Amino acid sequence: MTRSSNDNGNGETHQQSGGDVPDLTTAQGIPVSDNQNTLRPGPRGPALLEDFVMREKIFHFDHERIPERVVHARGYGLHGHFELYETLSDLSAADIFQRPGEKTPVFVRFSTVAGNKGSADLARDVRGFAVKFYTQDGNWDLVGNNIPVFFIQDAIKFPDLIHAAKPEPDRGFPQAQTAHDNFWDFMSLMPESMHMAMWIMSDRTIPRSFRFMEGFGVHTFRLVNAEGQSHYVKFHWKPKQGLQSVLWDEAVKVNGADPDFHRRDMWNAIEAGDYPEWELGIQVFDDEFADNFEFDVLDPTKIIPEEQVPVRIIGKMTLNRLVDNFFAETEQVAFCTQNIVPGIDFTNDPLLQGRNFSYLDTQTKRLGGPNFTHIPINAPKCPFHNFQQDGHMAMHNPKGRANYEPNSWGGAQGGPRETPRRGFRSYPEQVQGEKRRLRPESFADHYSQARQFYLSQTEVEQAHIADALVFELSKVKTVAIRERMVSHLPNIDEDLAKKVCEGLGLAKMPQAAEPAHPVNRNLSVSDKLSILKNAPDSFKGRKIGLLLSDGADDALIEALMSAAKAEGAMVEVVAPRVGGVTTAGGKAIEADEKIDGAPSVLYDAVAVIVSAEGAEKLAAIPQARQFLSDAYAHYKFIALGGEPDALARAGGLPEGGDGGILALGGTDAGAFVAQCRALRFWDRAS
Ligand code: HDD
Repeated sequence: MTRSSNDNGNGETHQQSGGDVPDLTTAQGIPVSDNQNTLRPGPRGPALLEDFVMREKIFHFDHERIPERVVHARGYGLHGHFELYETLSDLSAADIFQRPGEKTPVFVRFSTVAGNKGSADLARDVRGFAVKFYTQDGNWDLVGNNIPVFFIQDAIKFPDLIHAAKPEPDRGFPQAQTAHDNFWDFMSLMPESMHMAMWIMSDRTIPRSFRFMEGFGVHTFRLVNAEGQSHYVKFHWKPKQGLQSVLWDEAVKVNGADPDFHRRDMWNAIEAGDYPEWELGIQVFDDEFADNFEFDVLDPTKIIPEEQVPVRIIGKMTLNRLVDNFFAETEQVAFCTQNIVPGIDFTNDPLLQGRNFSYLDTQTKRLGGPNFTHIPINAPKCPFHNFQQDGHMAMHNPKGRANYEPNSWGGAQGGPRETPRRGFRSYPEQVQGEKRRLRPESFADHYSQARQFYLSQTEVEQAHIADALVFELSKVKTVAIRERMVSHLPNIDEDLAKKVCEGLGLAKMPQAAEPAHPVNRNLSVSDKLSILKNAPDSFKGRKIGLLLSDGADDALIEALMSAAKAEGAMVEVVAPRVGGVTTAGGKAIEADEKIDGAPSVLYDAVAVIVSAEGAEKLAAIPQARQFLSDAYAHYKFIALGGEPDALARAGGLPEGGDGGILALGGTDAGAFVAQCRALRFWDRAS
C-alpha cells in the first residue's frame, strides 16, 4: 500500500499549507507536493535520479557545515548597545566617542578558546570577549579576552601555542583541556607565558557566567584626536553584575550536568529581562608614562595596574537581545582586530600586528570568500561605498558604469570618492631601525608581574592557583615537564613553588629557572586583580535551587520566592518528579527540574523545604543527598525549612550546622537571601 504525502503512517495528518502557513518549495521556488517520499517506480522500486526535490534537499544538507573557528570555536553571541557617558573629543576623534547619551548598536560573542564547537562550557580556559561596534564611521571590533594579558609576546608563536593547547595530534585528545603534556611542555619552555600561567590557573578561567566576568582589549592602542594628537589607551569591560567564578570541582560536575551552562545562563537572563551590563573603562597615558613605566607598554604579557593608571569609566554596554538564528549571527560573525575607525589606532605591539593579518585570512576561508562582509551580521550599519566587486556570493552589486577610480564620469555616476576630511589616517609615528628578527630587551622581565598577580590574591584564591597547578601537572605524564614547570615557580613565589612541589610529590624542589631579567619582588599588590576582593554586594541575577517534597510548608515556600524576587534572584524548583509536589496546603507546584538533572552545582545557593516524610524519602535518593553534600563542600549557603533533619543527616551536614546553614523559620527568607550576597561561606574552607 502506498502512503499519501500527508499521512505519517500513524493515521495523523500533517499540517497543510494555506492561510498563514506558506507553501513548501525548493530553493528554486518550485512548490513541493510530497516531502515524505522519494520518487520511485513502484512502491518498492529504486530511487529515481530525476527526483530533484530529494536531491536538492540532501545536497543542501550535505553542505550545512562550515569550518569551525581554529580557536574560539565554541561561542555565544548577543545583541545590545553601547551608551557613551561623556564626550572624549579631547582624546579621540572617533565618532562613537563624541556625543554623550548616544547609543551605538553592538554584537558580542563570548567564547572558550581551545575546545571544539561542541565542547563543554566550563572547561578551564580563557574566555573570548569580542565586541563589534556598528559605529557611524564603520565597524570597530574590540576583540578581547576575559584576561588582560596573553601567553606570548609575538604572533609568530601563536600556531605553536594553539597546537600545544589543542588535543595532541597523534591521539586526538584531550578535548578542551590544557591538562596534558604538550601544553605544559610548551609553557614551561616559554618563560614569557608565566604571567598568563598565573591567570589561567586562577578562577578567572572557570567563570560562573559570562555575565560575571571582566573583558580586556589586552593590547595598548592609540586614541587620536581631531588635531592628530595621540594618547595610549587600554580598554577594560567591568561587569555591573560583579565578578564570580565557580570552584574546580563544580566545573567538572557542571560540564556533565549541563554542558551549555554558560549559554543557557545568558539565554535565561535575557529572556527574563535581566539584561547584563558592562561599563567600558579606559586607561589613558602618554609617552612620558610609557617611558617611565617598569615594563614595555607594547608587551602584551604585561598589565598596567589600575593603581598606577586609574580606569576611567566612559560608557556602558547593555546586552538585551538574543540572536534570531545562531548560525547566521553567532557562527558567521567575523571579528577582526584590523577593523578600526578614525580616532583609534594600533600600536607596534607585535602580537597585535600579527593578529591584524590572521583574522581576515582565517575568515576568508571559514566564510568561503571575500564577501563575508555582505552577511548582515558583518555589514556596517552606516552607509558604505567602494569599488570592490564580484567574488563568491556577492550581495552588494553596484549599478552603473564606473568600477574604478579616478574616473571622469562625474556626479553620482562616477561613484564614491576618498574623503580626506573624515577618512582614516594612521598616526604618523616615526619608525626606523635595522630590519632584524629581534625581541626587545624591554620585554625580558617574565616573572615580576606573575608574582604581583599571585600576591594580589586572597588566601583562598592563592590556594586555588596552587591546587589548579597541581591538578594540571598531575595529568602531565612526563616528570621532566612537571619539574621544568615547577622550576619557574620560585621566581614567582617560594611558598607557591613549595605547595606545588609537595602536591605533585616531586622528590625535591627543582632548581629555579634562571630569569632573563632580575625579578622585581617589590611590585605593590593590586586589589583589582582579585575576584574575591571585587565580589558583588548583591545576589541579583543569581540562582537558588529549591528542593521540595510533598507536604512542604506553603508559607515558607512563598516567603523564599518573594525574598528572592525582591533581590532580583531566580529560584528553580527541584523535586523528586518533574510533575512537582503537592504542598501541605494542597497546592500543586510544578518542578523546573527532576532531582537527577539538577545537582546543586547548577545553583549559587540551595534551599530545602520538606515535610518529615518527604525528607525521609529524599534521604533515600543518592542525588538528593549529593544535592546537600555538594552544596556544603562547595561552601554554599544552605537554607533548611520544614522538617529536613533526615535529609540533612543523610547529606552529611554537620550536627548543629555552621554559619552558612540557616534554619528557615517563618521570617528568615529575607535574611537567607541577604546572607547569599556573600556568594560563598568561605569560613567553611578553613
Ligand atoms: Fe585571537 C579568534 C581574542 C591572539 C588569531 N581571538 C579570536 C576570538 C577572540 C580572540 C575573542 C574569537 C572571535 C569570535 O568570537 O569570533 N586572540 C584574542 C586575544 C588575543 C588573541 C585577546 C591576544 C591578545 N589570535 C591571537 C593571535 C592570533 C589570533 C596572536 C594569530 C596570530 N584569533 C585568531 C584567529 C581567530 C581568533 C585564528 C579564530 C577565528 C577567527 O579568528 O575568526 O584568527
